[in-house]
Amino acid sequence: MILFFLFLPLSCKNDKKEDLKKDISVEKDDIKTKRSIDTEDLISKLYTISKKGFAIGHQDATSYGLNWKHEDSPEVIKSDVKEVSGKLPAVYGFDIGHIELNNTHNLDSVSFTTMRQLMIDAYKKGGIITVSWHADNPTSNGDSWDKTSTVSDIIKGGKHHDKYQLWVKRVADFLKSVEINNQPIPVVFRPFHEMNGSWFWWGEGNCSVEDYKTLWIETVNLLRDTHQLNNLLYAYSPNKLNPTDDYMKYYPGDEYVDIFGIDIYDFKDSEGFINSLQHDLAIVKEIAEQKQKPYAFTETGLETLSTPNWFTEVLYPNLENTGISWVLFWRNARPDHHYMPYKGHPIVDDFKAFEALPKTLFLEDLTN
Ligand code: BMA
Repeated sequence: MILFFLFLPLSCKNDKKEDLKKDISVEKDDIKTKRSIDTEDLISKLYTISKKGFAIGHQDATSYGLNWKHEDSPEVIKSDVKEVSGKLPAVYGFDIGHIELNNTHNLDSVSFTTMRQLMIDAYKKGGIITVSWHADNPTSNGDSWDKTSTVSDIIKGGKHHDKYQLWVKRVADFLKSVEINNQPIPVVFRPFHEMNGSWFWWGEGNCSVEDYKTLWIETVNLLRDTHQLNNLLYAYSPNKLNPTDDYMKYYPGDEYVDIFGIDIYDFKDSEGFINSLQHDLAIVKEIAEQKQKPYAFTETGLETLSTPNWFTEVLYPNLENTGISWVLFWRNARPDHHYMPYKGHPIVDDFKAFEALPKTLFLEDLTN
């Protein structure tokens, strides 16, 4: 066999290469035509941002904060980040968990009607929208953290495939409804995240790697082809890599992923956190550059922000040269579960100093 290839005429080899190139570019163009112009623009925007710094994001930034809820005064757009820094975040994270059940509110009690309005408001102001999906377990009807085996039940041939298809339709209907002049706004969709951890039903040990990839591919095919959504960029985001983890283990393929990401939290261990940041973000960067796709730090935070100067001394020095497009801090839910400062928080001055550093980009920095 080896000999046969060695003696192949050069022109024939080159023809084959050309054919392969053609196939790849046809494939890429085909996916591009399935995306709206605004969605293509979002990709360019992510590259532009990464050349200047990194955009600051907050999960549920405008939905609620410590001691307030958007629904209590819907005429104003409030945000803990703005309250302490004077600037709105550039990236807005939302979670559509329970849209699959046709509920009126998500798993954290945010109404989907409010969520839609806040997404549109943030997008109109120049913000970037990213959506995660803490879906319930389709087999047991438990929550995302219910590890009852289900992935093999919901992919093609599985006993809950029809039910899952309906769930994806509800996701599609919602994401399509977030529109301006009948054009759905661009959204970075980040389903089935942290799959290398074992806490979600789609996670390590709770389904096979092959079934995970199949689920991802079938979900994208449903959204992109069956439901014709042209406004989504799909983000792949494993959790912090353990020493034996392979970042690409669950990667479903280039046609099904547009953005690379990773979630790394600081569990009150700055040194371990910094080591992970340096190690994991370098891997994400290398792969993303090789695949020519943007990349981001899709979730992070230090719960309750108890480490002094965490933003300027722990985080910033380890992000400033990574080339990420954005960093998303998790939600401000309660005094014991928040990841951004709020008025009166001891870390406010450090956060203000972080805001003033050259690479941190807030909403107004993007639009300027
Ligand atoms: C988790 C926690 C949960 C929440 C979920 C989805 O990390 O914040 O309380 O329900 O995210 O937002």
